[in-house]
Amino acid sequence: MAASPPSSTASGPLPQRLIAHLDMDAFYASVELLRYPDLKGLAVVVGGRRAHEPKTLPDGTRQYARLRDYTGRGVVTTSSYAARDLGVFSAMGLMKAALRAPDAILLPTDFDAYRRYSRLFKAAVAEVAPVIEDRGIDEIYIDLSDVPGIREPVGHDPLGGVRAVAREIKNSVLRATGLSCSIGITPNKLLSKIASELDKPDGITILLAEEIPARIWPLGVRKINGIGPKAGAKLLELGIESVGELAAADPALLRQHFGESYAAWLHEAAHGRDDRPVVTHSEPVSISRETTFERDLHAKHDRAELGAIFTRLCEQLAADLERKGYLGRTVGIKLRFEGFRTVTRDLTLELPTQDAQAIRRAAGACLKRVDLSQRLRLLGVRIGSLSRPGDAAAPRRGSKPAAPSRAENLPLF
Ligand code: TTP
Ligand code: MG
Ligand code: MG
Repeated sequence: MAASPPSSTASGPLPQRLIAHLDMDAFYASVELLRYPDLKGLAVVVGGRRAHEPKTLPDGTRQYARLRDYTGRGVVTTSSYAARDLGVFSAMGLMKAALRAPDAILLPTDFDAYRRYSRLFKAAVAEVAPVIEDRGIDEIYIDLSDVPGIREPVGHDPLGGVRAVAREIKNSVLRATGLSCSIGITPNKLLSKIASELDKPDGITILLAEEIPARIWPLGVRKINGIGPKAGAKLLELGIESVGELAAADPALLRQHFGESYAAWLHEAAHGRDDRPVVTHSEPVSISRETTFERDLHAKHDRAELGAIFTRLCEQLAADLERKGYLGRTVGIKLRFEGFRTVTRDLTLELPTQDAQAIRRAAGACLKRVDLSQRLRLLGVRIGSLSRPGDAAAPRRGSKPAAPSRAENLPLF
């Protein structure tokens, strides 16, 4: 993929915290388009009942319900971007929407499918960056501060590492689900939530503190998550429309109308300040270890060194599994080559394991499936499909850790 032009003039060091907000694009509608690819590019509205299920005709073509035929009090759950172009948005009455887009296709909601895709995209992100705060069916915060390589410039672009990680996350989501998402990356959750919307759909927006006046202050105050319809209306009455106007507002005036604590928060938010941590609740989806080399290494010329690093990563991973009390079944590797191209491979074992040698053998088998002619800058090993030793999926006591195949097939380095 071609590198996008730098969106920032940042020259100093990157901020201590790098927080992403990721939001799926037209989520329910996009999941439906996977099922009905013939609707791609059309105005599609999700929100119908079972009766609006498409019918397959004898000749194999599908017949869809149209918005113009809808009667009832239902609302639009979500709409495709083509329908949004016609003025049809979430929460609008379906009959009102029908006036704007009579030909739009109407589909029933299928929450089970959306929940399934929600799990899939979150697991795909976790493979790249595991510190995730779940914020609902189609969005998450991700703490990227310690993702390996993120602070590395690429060429003259100081944000090259950030961009590479953002692209890697988006690619991982696309591969796992076929869906696109938009990502905002900034020093905190408040700004990232705003930033992820700035370049929707399929966007990456990176924004640093020094860009707040230029890029955040022109926006309307309602773009700040936490300023709802009521506070927004009240601010408007006070002549405060944009975030910049809010930042410049007299604190005493804000206190008078909103009370001490909300006024203080409004002031901080307008200046883009927010130190809330990314709060993770969930069990890990996978555990990984990776390392970026001091200098780029070649599979053949630096074979011994790479082999030792590879083995050590597997041993560390096995120790992590033991310490955290997990067994894993899917072993994966990640290679990043000079020029930042990233390749992953994985392999699912017959039985879950915690054993360093079994992991090393499986990782070695994955490695055999990669062209190693280019020099490497990063090597990582990951284990997923985690289970607790007591789980039904775990091997019975006394059973041997799984091995993918015989050792002589293996180590390339
Ligand atoms: P959003 O992320 O707000 O919207 P979206 O994903 O459809 O579109 P965008 O590209 O702008 O992010 O919401 C995610 C899903 O939540 C959406 O697909 C449907 C559902 N939803 C509702 O059920 N009711 C609502 O009012 C909204 C806004 C969304
Ligand atoms: Mg969304
Ligand atoms: Mg959302």
